[in-house]
Amino acid sequence: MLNGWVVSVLFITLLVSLCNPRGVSDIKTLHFSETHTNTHTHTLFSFLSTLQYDFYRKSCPNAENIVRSSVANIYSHHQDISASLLRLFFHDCFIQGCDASILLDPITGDATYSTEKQAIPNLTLKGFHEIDQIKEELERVCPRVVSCADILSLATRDAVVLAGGPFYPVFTGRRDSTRAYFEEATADMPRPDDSINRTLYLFATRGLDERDMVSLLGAHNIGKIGCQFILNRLYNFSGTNLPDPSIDPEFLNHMRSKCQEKENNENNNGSQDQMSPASSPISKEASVEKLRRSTLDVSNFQELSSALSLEGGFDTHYYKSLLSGRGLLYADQQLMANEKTGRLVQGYASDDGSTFRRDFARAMVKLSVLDVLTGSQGQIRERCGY
Ligand code: HEM
Ligand SMILES: *[C@@H]1O[C@H](CO)[C@@H](O)[C@H](O)[C@H]1NC(C)=O
Ligand SMILES: *[C@@H]1O[C@H](CO)[C@@H](O)[C@H](O)[C@H]1NC(C)=O
Ligand SMILES: *[C@@H]1O[C@H](CO)[C@@H](O)[C@H](O)[C@H]1NC(C)=O
Ligand SMILES: CC(=O)N[C@H]1CO[C@H](CO)[C@@H](O)[C@@H]1O
Repeated sequence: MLNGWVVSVLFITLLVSLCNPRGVSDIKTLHFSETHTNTHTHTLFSFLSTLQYDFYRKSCPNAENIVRSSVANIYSHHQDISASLLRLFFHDCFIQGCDASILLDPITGDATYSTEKQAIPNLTLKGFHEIDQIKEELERVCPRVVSCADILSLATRDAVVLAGGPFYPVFTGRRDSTRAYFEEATADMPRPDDSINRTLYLFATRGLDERDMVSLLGAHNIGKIGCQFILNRLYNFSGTNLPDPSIDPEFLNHMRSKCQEKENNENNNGSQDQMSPASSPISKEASVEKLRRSTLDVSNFQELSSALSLEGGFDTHYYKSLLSGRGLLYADQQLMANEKTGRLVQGYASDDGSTFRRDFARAMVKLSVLDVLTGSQGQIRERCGY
């Protein structure tokens, strides 16, 4: 069921775009100023003068349908596409805006580390191939018309809906960057072991307030998290050689054994020298050593093998788990370490999920318009990787 906010935005947008096909510049004062009082509101929503509802309605009328049916087709074979695209989209928008810079391949012959793709926090990103696939389909119908940035934005929304998430309107007309931003991606991406203060700061510099941040992190309702990102919490928190004291002991054991189980299943190939590792302290250490090595593998661009899955759909389980101290990443659990974000977590956990879904939809709209390139800025790539 569509909530009131989405319906009203859709309605107003459709109305205005019917009367005024060139843009919807009047909306910002009309609608957003009542609910969003922070100082970023104006710059953030100035996109409305350039991004439009159904930007391709003349130049490629089928564009949004093609994206939707491609995503549905991919999803029918690989349901993890939803989590892959959602994370990819977040990483794209968070660094220099939603401009598809995350999709650029390393330039052949250039320095080893040159693109966002290669920045360390991004090494486990997925979904590039699927975006290329959708782009190829669009190139057949409308060559050089639909930007990779719009494809990623639309495909993410469609994949979120398929995963049971809320629908939200995606304005289009983004253009693609001409370069990638490795240094920025390394420095400015939130890290799994960041404190709440740093995470809040990084979101705030992009005009995303506590409410936006807490609802966006609800994306961690779905997908997988590599054990490498929580190893320090499990065994050597802040160099203490002890686990993070804020983790409930029962949950600590659960996470440790889950990570070892997966590691052994996937890398040990059923060999007999590592039987029931979770019960033996010696093999536990051996397994940690292996997990460390799998972190090194990641820096060599290999698939990460061990992961904990975030089971469930777009409901309140992520927030409920934080309330009981069972957040996977340190940065997740840190939402409870700040009064305001803690209250938001409590609020989202305490109904049927409708408050979270409404706020998530609204925050995704904000995320999807961050620092977009429009008009004659940037380019329309023929292929998303270069
Ligand atoms: C404090 C901010 C955040 C941090 C530190 C963070 C960190 C991470 C890490 C370390 C992973 C595991 C990646 C892997 O194992 O390959 C992950 C997964 C994921 N993240 Fe975040 N994330 C943050 C915010 C967000 C936001 C705002 C979104 C989207 C709106 C998002 C969407 C996802 C999704 C969907 C996955 C699962 C990916 C998959 O299964 O393929 N994250 N995140
Ligand atoms: C985080 O920020 C709050 C308020 O700005 C401050 O009181 C607190 O000391 C900070 N915590 C850390 C660990 O820096
Ligand atoms: C724990 O972390 C500290 C600091 O990062 C490091 O010096 C130490 O060697 C680590 N201990 C183990 C057992 O890896
Ligand atoms: C698993 O074992 C088979 C044969 O026993 C071997 O060919 C394969 O490379 C092994 N895989 C891994 C990941 O060790
Ligand atoms: C697991 C991993 O490689 N994490 C790294 C992510 O990126 C930050 C910043 O570049 C590093 O400090 C982390 O170690």
